[in-house]
Amino acid sequence: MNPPSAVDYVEDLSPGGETLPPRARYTSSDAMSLSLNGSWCFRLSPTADAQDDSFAAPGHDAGDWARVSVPGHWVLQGHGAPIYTNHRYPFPVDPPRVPTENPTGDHLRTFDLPPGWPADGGAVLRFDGVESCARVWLNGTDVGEFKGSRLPHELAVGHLLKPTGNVLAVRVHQWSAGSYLEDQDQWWLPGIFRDVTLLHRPADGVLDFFVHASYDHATGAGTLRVDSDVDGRVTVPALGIDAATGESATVPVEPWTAETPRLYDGVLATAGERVTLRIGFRTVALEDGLIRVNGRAVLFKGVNRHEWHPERGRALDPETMRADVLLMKRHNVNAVRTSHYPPHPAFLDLCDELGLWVIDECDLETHGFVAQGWRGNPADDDRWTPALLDRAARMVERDKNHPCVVVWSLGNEAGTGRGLTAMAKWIRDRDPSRPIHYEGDHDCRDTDVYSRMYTAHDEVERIGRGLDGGPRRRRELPFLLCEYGHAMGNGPGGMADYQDLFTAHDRLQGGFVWEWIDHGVQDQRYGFAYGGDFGEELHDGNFVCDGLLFPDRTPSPGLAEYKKVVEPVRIDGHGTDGTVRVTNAHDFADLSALAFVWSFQVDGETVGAGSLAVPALAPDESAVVKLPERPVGGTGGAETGWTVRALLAADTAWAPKGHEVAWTQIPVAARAPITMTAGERPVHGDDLITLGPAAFDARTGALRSVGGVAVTGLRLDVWRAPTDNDDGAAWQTDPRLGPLWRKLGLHRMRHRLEAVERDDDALTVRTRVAPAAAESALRTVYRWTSDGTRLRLTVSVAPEGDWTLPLPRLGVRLGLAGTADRVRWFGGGPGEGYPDTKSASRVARWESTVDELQTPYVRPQENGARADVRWAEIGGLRVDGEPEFWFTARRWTSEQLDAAGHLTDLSAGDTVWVNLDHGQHGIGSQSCGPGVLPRYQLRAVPSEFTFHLTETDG
Ligand code: IPT
Repeated sequence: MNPPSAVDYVEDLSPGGETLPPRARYTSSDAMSLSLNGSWCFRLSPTADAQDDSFAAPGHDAGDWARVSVPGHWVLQGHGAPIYTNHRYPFPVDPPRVPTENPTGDHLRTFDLPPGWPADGGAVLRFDGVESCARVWLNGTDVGEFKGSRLPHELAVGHLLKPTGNVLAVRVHQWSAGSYLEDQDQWWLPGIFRDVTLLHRPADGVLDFFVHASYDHATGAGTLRVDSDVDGRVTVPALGIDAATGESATVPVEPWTAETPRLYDGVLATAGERVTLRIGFRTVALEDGLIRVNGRAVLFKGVNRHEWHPERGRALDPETMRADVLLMKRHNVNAVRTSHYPPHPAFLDLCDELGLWVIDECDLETHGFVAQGWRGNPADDDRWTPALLDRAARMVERDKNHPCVVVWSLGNEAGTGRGLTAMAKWIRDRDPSRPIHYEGDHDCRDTDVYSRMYTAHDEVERIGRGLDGGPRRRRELPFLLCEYGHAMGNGPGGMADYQDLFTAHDRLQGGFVWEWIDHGVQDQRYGFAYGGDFGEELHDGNFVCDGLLFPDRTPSPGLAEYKKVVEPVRIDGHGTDGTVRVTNAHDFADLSALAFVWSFQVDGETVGAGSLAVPALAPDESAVVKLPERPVGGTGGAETGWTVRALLAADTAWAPKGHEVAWTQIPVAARAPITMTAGERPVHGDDLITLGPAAFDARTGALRSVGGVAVTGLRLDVWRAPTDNDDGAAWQTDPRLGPLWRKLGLHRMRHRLEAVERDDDALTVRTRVAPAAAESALRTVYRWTSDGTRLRLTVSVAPEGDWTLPLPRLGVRLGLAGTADRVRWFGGGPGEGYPDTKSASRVARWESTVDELQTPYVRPQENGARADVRWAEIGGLRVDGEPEFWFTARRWTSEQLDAAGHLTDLSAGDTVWVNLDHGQHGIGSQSCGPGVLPRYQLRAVPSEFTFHLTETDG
């Protein structure tokens, strides 16, 4: 048994002293390197000291060890299991001590140096990310230990290398003192999860260097100066620059912006090495209370990005990183906060290349201390400050040469304290060229931007108007919502309303949706697993699935909505005057990359289309553009309107020609009211009442069929399977509707039949719909009429008693045969839309299937409603609504949807359940943020709505 001291480093809160000083990340043109990624031998132990270090000695027989892929997390490769907690530490809070049960993974591999590996110079072993603490041996020699999971660590190993048969041993502990600083809301995933590389370091090679590439928007000149630890020359052929390190060169340049990511290739050459540079000229400045880049205020249309892959966790491959950037660009996202740690370095290369503004955030979160009023918080304890400074330095030094990085962030949810202040001071000294962000500092003592999360619209508006008071320094700073629009499950709602505020008030420089992708783990049993699915003792359930992408990177409706809300071109029109106003809402780019097209719709069918000449407007400029002559058609009560779209005029690095960037629809003529002469009489048969094409149960008045189409269970429905936003976060102080709805019993409404009345031209069924134990009710009258072919249902709902809560939905539900599959409709689509999430819902003719109508939220919940539907056809039935309605169809009931914990719990029954809703309650963002704005709430008020049912041929 080892003496306990052998693993003391695990609980040592100071940064390890054996690693090399942090430095810039760069690519050498001539120094060799060897990737040590691949299959490694692996042995898991239950405690930090269960095994001694003899495995690290050359010749150790690891024949019976398992194998894991590096980069990777062993818990996702069949050894142990992941744990999800939001901010609770999954171990007792006893800093810097960690549990005795400390899963420890010994990793072992051998390698030969590639042919031609120089005998001179040195070599470093670089680890780009290991969670959470590692000790490394090369050829039996202990070369050091380190913590700081999502930060690079380099060890000098040149003196230990042999041409062949090198033995690299890495012991990784899941828990360490560093875990206290890494309490981000995500899975705890130990392992060597980023690249391991051996780098030759030539004599007189490059060490660290800092590229300063600024842009003077007044003169159009760029100034380049590369400060380098080792003297050398800097060349940029395209700019004719050939300068000594430390020397400035000023030349005319095209600036770098996220919209126009112009990079210049350069070389830094020292006596012993050449490294490639990718230089972007831009100047970030805080001026007149705004973050300006190249003189212009930027509006951040951002997302928070955790690194995630459903099978590989945070071990991301290059294709996945590129996919993320492409998806962002294609959805009009222009900014990323690297929540809550510096990303894999290749991600920043992609942001430079394709153009995204980046808030680079340090690997620091101590959120679990909130449970004890922040007592003992490492961010306010001098003993931890060296570790915090080490983390700051590792981020800044690694990433400082990226033009995409425009803001440094100290970390997330770490309270306030001296350690944070020290980090800010260190960063400011090292790099005064970028503003500093940290949300926890509401007084902005250490920061250059006032940042908040999940702030409700009304407060954001007050801040925008400068009416929020606060300390003097804060009043002079711009405002960012570093997190908003909590994208958990169905939602987020209210995004267009935020964007309107951002557009209206200069001080509001935008926000970052929480978050980019659901962290669901691919799993046999559950499809995608979330917290609790691995038997965790403490967990926070599906709070880990709150992204704009599903775990497999399929965009959710929330991303489609965000794309529309933040589109960089605004097209407004009034339809009747034959013009549209086009406004360029980019910050830097003119409109020359876009081609505009118009089309004209009659009852949702396109009857004419063409291109529209729009001038290459500069940012913020707008122009009124004349539409063509209206195409013929569209008389006699037809609904007509224009659609104008802005498309990429040519292929770009991130999307092909024709990719849609922005669009609008401009109604011209509304559809005429549906006329029907209700001449038919209800006829009483033995068990049935017939009325035109319909048959009803004579006793209950329940609809049985329309022509040959059997219908079951048609009745008023107010229930929806509560969304994560309906349920709200447990800590919310505002009333949370999901639990209140359940308490009231809206999921178990009783339908009391009061009368079935036949008169000359109508069958009227009177009911009282109410939950047990309550006196409030919805008096509901179904009035059926027909002209012989069509059947008309008018539903009148009169609330009775005291209805203080909004309703989840208000409409009718009915069952059709399970063979119903194809769906056609004229209304909003292609995806779902709810009152505060339907900006992206476009009125047209759409076709789908029942299965495709479902939105696969990882935790099943209300989904899939199509908004503003004029008519829909399904299972041989056509429904025309007056007014427009919300259409939903699924192979299970809302109750079954509600009861499911995972998509794998849902299975098709023999009925397709259709909801035709007059109203839906909005979605909001209360799973972490504000609830539904009053204008999107569904109040229980007297209501009347009509559907016409007809049998179709199909
Ligand atoms: C905020 C965190 O910063 C983020 O990491 C994530 O947990 C998010 O909430 C919710 O998904 S903290 C917020 C609970 C105040």
